Amino acid sequence: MPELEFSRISEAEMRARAEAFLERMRTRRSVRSFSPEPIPLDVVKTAIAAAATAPSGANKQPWTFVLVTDPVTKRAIRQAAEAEERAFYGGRAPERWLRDLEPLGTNADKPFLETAPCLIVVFAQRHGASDEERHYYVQESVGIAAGFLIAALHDAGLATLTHTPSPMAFLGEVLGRPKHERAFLLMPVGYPAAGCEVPGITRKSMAEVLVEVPATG
Ligand code: IYR
Repeated sequence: MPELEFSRISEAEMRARAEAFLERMRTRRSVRSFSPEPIPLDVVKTAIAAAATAPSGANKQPWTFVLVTDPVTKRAIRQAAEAEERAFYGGRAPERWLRDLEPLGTNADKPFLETAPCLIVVFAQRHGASDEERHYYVQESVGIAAGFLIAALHDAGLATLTHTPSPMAFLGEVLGRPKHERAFLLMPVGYPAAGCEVPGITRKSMAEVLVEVPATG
């Protein structure tokens, strides 16, 4: 096996980088109102390349990223997504779920699926190109890759929405994906619209998210 290439940095540098990364990540927000301005697609592709460095079960890399900029395809995706969302908001969603969504102000209208200059559809491959090739921990692997993608796009100065119309089977149909690929999430990418508003959310404190196990003995 080849030897790992790994450069250690000083603790001061570690702290500076960890703090800088945290500050950068704190500024990320899910955006639902996009500017129609075009974005540099090479930047988006570089972010997808970063996402594809994610760890995966048995290194099977069970993901496909479909990049959509064609207005006709975006419209087809919007129409199919809105049909699902109308069913969701119009009765399929339990009352409690709708109540939990109220602070976000979401509804069945998804204009951003056409306004955003670019949509990335992340697919999870249930198995390899032949059903003989197994894939492992597919949801975990693709979830990690999606996290890398969101962070990479944000770091590169682009806004995203992690959008999961449910069910998402229409995406495989509209995009002509093979049967063993399941849509995992739909991510509009672009610049926020001028005056874009976001819900006033807070993030949990460290005390709420971190449990440290005390030393024993
Ligand atoms: N898919 C719907 C509903 C929705 C669900 C969750 I969980 C959210 O965090 C946000 C929205 C929609 O996109 O409107």
